[in-house]
Amino acid sequence: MSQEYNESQIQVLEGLEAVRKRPGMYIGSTSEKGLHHLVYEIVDNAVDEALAGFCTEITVTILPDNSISVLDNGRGIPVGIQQQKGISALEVVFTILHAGGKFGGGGYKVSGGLHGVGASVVNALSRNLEVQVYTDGKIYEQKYARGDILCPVTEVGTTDKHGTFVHFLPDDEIFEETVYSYDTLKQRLRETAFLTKGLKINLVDERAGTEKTETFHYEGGIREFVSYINKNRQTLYDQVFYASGEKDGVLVEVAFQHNDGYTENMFTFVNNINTPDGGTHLAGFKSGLTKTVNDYGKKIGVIKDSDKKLSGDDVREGMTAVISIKVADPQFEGQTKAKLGTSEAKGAVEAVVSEYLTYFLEENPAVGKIIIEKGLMASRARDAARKARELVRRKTGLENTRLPGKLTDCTSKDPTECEIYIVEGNSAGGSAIKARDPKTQAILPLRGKILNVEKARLDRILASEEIKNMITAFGTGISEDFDIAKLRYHKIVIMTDADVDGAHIRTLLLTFFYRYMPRLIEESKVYIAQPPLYGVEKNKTMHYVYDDADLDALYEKIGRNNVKVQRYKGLGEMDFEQLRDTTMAVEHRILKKVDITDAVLADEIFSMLMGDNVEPRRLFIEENAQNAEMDF
Ligand code: TSJ
Repeated sequence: MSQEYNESQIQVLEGLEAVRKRPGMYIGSTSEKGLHHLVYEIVDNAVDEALAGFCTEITVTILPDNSISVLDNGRGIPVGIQQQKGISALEVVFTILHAGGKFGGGGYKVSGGLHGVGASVVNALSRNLEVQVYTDGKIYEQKYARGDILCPVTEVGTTDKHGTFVHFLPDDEIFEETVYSYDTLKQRLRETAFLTKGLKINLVDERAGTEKTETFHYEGGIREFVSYINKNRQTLYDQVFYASGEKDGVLVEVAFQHNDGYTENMFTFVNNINTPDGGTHLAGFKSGLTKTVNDYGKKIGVIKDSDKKLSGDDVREGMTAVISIKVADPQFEGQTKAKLGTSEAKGAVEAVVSEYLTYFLEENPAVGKIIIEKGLMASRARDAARKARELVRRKTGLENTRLPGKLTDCTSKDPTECEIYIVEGNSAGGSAIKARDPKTQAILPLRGKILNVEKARLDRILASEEIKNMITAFGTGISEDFDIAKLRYHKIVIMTDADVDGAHIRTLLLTFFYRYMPRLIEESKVYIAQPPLYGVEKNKTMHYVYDDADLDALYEKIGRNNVKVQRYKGLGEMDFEQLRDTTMAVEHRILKKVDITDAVLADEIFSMLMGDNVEPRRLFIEENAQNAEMDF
């Protein structure tokens, strides 16, 4: 990273036709996700310039035609002739796949999008793209259409600014969706700002009717990120622990703070990319933390014999942490490449955490005491839970593997074709049993509301009858014991009434899955049934309508004369044939897949909806009122 960059360092690999032929290979998908990915690819390049110390501000603008512009105040992409190809480095960056110092080793790039392929991919997938470079008093420009060069790099004017400006219109021949979501960009850009201390990122929406501007700028970096994540929670102390350092070429930043909850909330990043499955950096954090806290406990005489030592889980109970590392050539593992494998990362994070935390605890003994006490409480609760479990086990003489009595199971034993409907209320459960396909659809009725898992430890959660029933029906176990290979149904369908209570029960269930069985959501096993809101009868034909907009559309079609309208307030108002035909039969039903890809956003929503603070919850519900319900 300290090496001088020069234009010959840019390596040349393959052409852009490949990108247009198989866009998914380069940006993951051509759905809304891929569309937004284009922005991140461009922004990440500007962030690199900030990390290199030459850029302090980035402005992202959504223009009225859903094109995007990104402007930074860095040095400007080099425009000089690159030796290898004999053309401008700027042109190389935009027209040659994999151009960028990163791939040669010793290059400048540490950040980078999911696939790290950059500007040429965005260019290939844009109907139009133009770039301007402001440097040495001059403005240079080049324009492209679907990746083809329209003109050579040209000097078009003078300026006293420095920086890079890129403006692109995603190609509607490539993308299924071409409308940008302000909130999606906002979420990601805010995260980038937290992870890049001091960098100011502006987001501007210039589309008619939704004009707005927001700025994300955090001098505290990930320390402010932790405060932000904890904002809907009761924290146990005011300070946020923060450490940063470098070891074996790994830049490490760590921040944490405890809250009064019982779950741990770890967010890990490598080169600003989220690693939801953790990896070596997380492992290093955990071991450094556990060891240092125990050493401190011994030193102040609270932890005396070594069998009283706190486990890692005890120390992390109620902890919110952000771990961010930067490393030149990260190795990712696992099916989804969401887990860091780089071995030096473990030692580096461990060393930085141990050193700074030892010092922090010495300096802040009051905080040290709170952390130890929280850990000791967690440890006692865990012991009590284990004893209670063993007692239950001895009494019944067997592990609790018997299926719950309330479950009406399906006859098929092939999990890939089996579904379980979790149904609100016993009476709706009764109609669901009649409405189901007995071969593949199992029914588990829930009595009333389930426990709010944000407010209870695992021992209490496991004491809840409704939750026990779910766990045994699923067959997977829970928390550390969770094993998705044992899942007995490959679709878990939440079916609740289309009212406020139903929405609440759904949120409680999703929170439980998210906190204790996150793999279910990551592997797309959880669905929400969509019962109709209205039944509209005309000329003996029944039309089912799923939202208010559809109702208007239906009236347009069939008129309003001689119609009989029924509004279904609950599942119980439908007879079983109606429930079958509208909500359960595979041929007719609409299932909504629960897809919470953004862990920070999911945490924010759940902690707010389930937390103590009424005001943020009220605001959220108000803001999302027109969506009628939350859309995950
Ligand atoms: F993605 C992109 F390439 F299109 C893009 C790059 C988009 C945006 C908005 C900004 C950038 C970008 C690149 N900003 N700043 C830079 N910097 C360089 O490319 C650069 C400049 C000077 C030197 C040097 O060694 O003198 C080295 C580099 C990499």
